[in-house]
Amino acid sequence: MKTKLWLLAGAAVAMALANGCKPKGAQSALSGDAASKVYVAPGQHDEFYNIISGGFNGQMSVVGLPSGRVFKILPVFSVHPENGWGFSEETKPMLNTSHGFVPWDDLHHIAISTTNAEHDARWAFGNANNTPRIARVDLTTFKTVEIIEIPNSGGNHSSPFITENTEYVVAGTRFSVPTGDDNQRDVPIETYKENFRGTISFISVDKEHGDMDIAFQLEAPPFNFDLARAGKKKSHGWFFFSTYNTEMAHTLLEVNASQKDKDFIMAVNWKKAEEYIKQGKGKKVKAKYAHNKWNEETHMATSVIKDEVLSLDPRELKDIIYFIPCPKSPHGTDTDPSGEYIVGSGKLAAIIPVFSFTKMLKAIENQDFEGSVDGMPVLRYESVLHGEVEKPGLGPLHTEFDGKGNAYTSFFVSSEVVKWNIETLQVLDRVPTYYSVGHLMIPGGPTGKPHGKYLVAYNKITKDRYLPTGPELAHSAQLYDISGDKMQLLLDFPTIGEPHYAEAFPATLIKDKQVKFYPLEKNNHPRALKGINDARVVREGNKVHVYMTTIRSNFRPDNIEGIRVGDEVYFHVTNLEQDWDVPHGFAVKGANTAELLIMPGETSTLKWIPDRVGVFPFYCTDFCSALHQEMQGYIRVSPAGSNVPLKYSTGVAE
Ligand code: RUQ
Ligand code: CUA
Repeated sequence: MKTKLWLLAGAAVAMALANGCKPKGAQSALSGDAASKVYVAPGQHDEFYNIISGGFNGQMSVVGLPSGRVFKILPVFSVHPENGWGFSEETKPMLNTSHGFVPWDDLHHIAISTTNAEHDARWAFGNANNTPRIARVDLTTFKTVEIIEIPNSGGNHSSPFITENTEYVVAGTRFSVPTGDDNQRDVPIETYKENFRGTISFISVDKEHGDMDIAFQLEAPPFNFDLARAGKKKSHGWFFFSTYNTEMAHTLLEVNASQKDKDFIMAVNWKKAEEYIKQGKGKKVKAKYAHNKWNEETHMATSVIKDEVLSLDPRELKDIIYFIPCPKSPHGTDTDPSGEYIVGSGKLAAIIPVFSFTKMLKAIENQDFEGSVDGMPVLRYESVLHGEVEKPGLGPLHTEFDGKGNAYTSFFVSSEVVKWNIETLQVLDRVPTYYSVGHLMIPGGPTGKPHGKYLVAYNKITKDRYLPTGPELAHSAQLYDISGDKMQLLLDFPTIGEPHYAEAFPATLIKDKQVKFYPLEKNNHPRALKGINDARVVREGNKVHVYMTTIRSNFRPDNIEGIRVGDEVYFHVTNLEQDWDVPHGFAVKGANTAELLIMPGETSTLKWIPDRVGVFPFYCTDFCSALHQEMQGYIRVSPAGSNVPLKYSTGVAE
């Protein structure tokens, strides 16, 4: 994104200079009482949870608003040495894909689950761009509990966006690619127009448990799909995708994909697609993808490779797809809280077009078309347009809503947030951002019922905002008060990784629903222990299973002998604590992570292959009591083939 936007910035530099709109007065921008508005006194809690994408760090961060305090970094498409995610045997299957173990990906967008278009905040969804996947995070444990890979996709950027009752999480491919069998995929790149296809995936979400499945994929023309939003309320049943490269270029897109005056917003009638499926239309096609699930009772993940998806071709199945012309290389497309208005943000456009859902339906009914793409109608721009916001700024990217009839759009090139009225399209206010804002976010801003109050700009460039840290500076977020007529800058706070999209919701939605520990009696891990007396060591050939317990503040067993160089040693560690916030850690010299962090009532396994003779210490990494530093043990490793007998002790007189 950074690169893309920089190129864009270059292209628009002449324009920017001509208009001379650069943010000024960075110091004077702060209002007098800003500090008191973001001050959350010691012991007090923030009003909102803000879940922020980590971009290239593959994680999500959990931040409080208005304070900007960071509470947690949670691994999603990433390994996390801090808690052993991706290192323990139980978590490895979560990062499995049809390409094998992929421990790192690029996470851009967050979607918080909704019911009736309002936040219910049961789950947070995130996308992996590079090896296309969608993840679901449980917001009672702040743990990634499911990841599904998306086949026939390349660059899963237009994702994840959800329908108003979280019926579907939707994912559009950024890159179109050839699909089908090996012969169909092995084609010259210059046959792009004939052989490449876009796909849009509708992933169903189980109402009760959240389990995902690919319900169907829609074939689409070989455009680039950038972002999307579901219709809501009156437009529930529709989905809107921004497209660029409708030129269908396959080289030097910077130039070749900016030829046309207008690209499209692709409107998808997904209820219509559902009707076709009920009638048995669509065909199953071969596709290879991983589906990974976490089980909270066995405390382990499983990964299953699936091999087909249901595919619908809207060239044959009419009335699923319509195109709305949209100037020029649209990035964000956003629907307002009423579901009536669809805002397109053309990165290179001088205006912001706002489309009317009612007018769109009328145009479809009247067949008010100005052309077609692959037999799918292109609606007449003027017929669908509610109006244009004039001279809004340079490089519009994303729009959110406050629920009071106002829209707020981020402008990358002119580095500002602009507030405008959705009905009258009048610009009401503008504030500078420091610098070059990408996404912006209002708590509940994409839902039918925004919580309003604040706006956060997630900026791409920091320059002088913080103490410098070498060649790379912290990315920055900026918090604005939007409760009055004028937006007021309150706070800068650094973010982790590169923030793209984020969502925020009232803390009251989830803070009393947090899981405090896992009941031991429900621990169905096959190697779980129910008490200290079950601790033991068992050899099976060259595999050694150490069944170990932790409780403040000891390991059992804590002296182990009879291990040989080259053995595969599995430490199955059960944390017997039954109290909130008492994890124990486990580290053994030479292991490839310094930590498994085992939650109360959980069992976790570290695989360790000793490569030399000696006595190796292990210890607890989490400061669990006054005697934490005493929580340690030794494991003796003898040469391969040695006959030192297997022996272990638990420190109790034997
Ligand atoms: S993007 S800065 Cu990857 Cu969501 Cu718009
Ligand atoms: Cu257990 Cu420190």
